[in-house]
Amino acid sequence: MAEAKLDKSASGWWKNAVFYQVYPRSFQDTDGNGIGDLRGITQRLDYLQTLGIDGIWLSPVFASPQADNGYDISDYCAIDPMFGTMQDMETLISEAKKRGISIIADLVLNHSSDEHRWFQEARKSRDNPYHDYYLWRSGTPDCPPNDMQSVFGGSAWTWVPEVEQYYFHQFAAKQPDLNWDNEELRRELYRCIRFWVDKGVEGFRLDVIDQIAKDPDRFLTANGPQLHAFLQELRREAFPEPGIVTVGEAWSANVERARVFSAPDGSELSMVFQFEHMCLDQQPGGQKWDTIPLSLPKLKACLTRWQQGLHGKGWNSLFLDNHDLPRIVSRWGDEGAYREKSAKMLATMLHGLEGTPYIYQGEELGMTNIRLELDEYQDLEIRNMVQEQLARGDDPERIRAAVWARGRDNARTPMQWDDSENAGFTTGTPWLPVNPNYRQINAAQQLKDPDSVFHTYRRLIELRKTYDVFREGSFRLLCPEDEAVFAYVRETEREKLLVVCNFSAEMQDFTAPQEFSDAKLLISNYTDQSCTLRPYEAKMLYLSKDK
Ligand code: TEU
Repeated sequence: MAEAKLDKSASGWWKNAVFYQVYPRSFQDTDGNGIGDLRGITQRLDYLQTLGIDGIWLSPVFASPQADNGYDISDYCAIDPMFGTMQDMETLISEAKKRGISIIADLVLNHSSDEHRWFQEARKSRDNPYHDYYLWRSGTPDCPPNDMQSVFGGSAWTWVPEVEQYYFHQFAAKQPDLNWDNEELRRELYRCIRFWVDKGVEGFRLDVIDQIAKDPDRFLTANGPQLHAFLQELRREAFPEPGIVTVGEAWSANVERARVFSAPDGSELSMVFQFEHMCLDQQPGGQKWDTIPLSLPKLKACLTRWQQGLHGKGWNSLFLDNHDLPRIVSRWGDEGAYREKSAKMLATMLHGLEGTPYIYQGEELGMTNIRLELDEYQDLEIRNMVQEQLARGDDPERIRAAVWARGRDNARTPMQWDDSENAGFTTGTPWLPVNPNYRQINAAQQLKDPDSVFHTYRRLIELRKTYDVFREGSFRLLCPEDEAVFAYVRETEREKLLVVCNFSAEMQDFTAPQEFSDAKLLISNYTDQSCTLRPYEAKMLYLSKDK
């Protein structure tokens, strides 16, 4: 049996933990300005405690002009007034701690805001001490150093007349890349991190951390030669405490790289978010907007590679949703008649795996994508893409369909708390419309219903804390070629777990291996049992070898 109470000063406590991502501007508003705030999160801690999570990954709440919803930081040691005060943050940290919930802050160390004091100084003159905190190249106003493109569209270079140079930005022009080769810059960043550790923050999510070491002259953005040296220094200088949990966002990670990032000796990070499984339903080599249907055998092969590749050699993070991705139930499940069944099935598939699960706010309710008119979207990535594609004459209907399927605002609509106006999120006008389905899909109703998606997540978290096999078991995939059934076995010397999921709306044949004939049913999304798998059916069967 796994231990009930986690000792968070010890390395590896996160292997028994489940984290929950809060996107503050959409979680809970308390002052009626239509934007969520820190007090709102504190108010909802009891809800999160009921769910059973051990930590909150808090998307950025630092001072920011909000060009990219806080992923453009203008002061790493200040709270944005939009979210509240330093006192509010301290209260959140201490109230969360009382409930066994750690705060994991989201640090954007690859770039700052162009309104950060460092950049304001840097752009004044080439001999300003802060100039070298950023990446500059010569050129002429009409001829950038090369044709590298920003992730959000347009050139990755922006001209500054005062210094007659271009600065480099992998994201928006308002997000200049920091120059990690500059030692003084690194020291400043570590000081900011220590500031938050001293305030009681117990971990960090590190935005695009694989992109901090780069060489724009060689078109190199991720995995630059200095990357691992930087990460090891970061670990030593900024969070040497063994209990600090770190999760790096790494779009470029493959299994081999992830083994280095999450090496068991703790020299770099606790784990990384990798995205291979989230890119399978996109045209290979294409953009995220170019979608193709998901092939289940490919998903199974991918997750098997990660499960087996990191077993004993690193550590996985487990997720299907975050603030950059569309809602998983709309993506790989069914938004219609089988919304609940498919939401529970996807949760079951994920929470049976080895790794640390992350639940994105609203996922535990089976929240869905939203369909807005193009001018209602707020996300800069969507806005830039729409503008670019309209300008080149693409069909507006096609653009709309792409945004509906993949736009980041799908995940960013306000949390659906109850069936009152604005879903209980705000008394004002929400910054992004509430999904009109909030009267059917909301937390208040699901808390009351023991059979809800919410209670499925709650039970899955409880199971993970009850049986060691969830944490330690090896992974074996069954029926790899099956187009509809995802079934796998986890096993330790003393326990065995079988997870079976039907990814389709049709009945499927599946015979459990003989070894599970006397197994105990741990969880299922149907109340009775049958020999065939019904639409989106999911279950977990358990055996203890002790008896
Ligand atoms: O995301 C990294 C990133 O590369 C994303 O821009 C991703 O490619 C995109 O969302 C896919 O559509 C991180 C943050 O999670 C994201 O919210 C920020 O916008 C981005 O970094 C820049 O800080």
